[in-house]
Amino acid sequence: MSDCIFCKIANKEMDSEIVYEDENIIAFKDVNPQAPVHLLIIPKKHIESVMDFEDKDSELISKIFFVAQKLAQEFDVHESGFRIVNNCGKEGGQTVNHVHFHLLGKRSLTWPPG
Ligand code: D5M
Repeated sequence: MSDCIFCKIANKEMDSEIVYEDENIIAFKDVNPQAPVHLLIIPKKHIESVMDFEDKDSELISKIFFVAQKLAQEFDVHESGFRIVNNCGKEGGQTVNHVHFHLLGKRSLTWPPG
């Protein structure tokens, strides 16, 4: 989508601190970090939210979690622990309408979230 900032990041039309990339997935540092490690993992193709996942996306969804696992190791939160968050829709707190998974770590995270 032409006006989607995460599509622009995926297409390298907008700068970001990329930490992982393959054919279908890209991960980068969140511009407004809520923890010392705060990464965003997204599919390169535009999917608006979790509610728009389709059966054909199942391999992609699975790979996103394996990328999270790899990044958790790389950013050294695999032993201390970390959180994977997806905000979906307005009340879920989604502000960018291109599905993304936050990976947060290197601080003690509380529950419930705000
Ligand atoms: O999270 C959207 C997240 O996206 C929020 O934590 C800020 C981040 N963001 C917004 N623009 C950028 C750019 N340009 N680079 C990196 N990170 C960005 P949500 O779950 O939708 O509230």
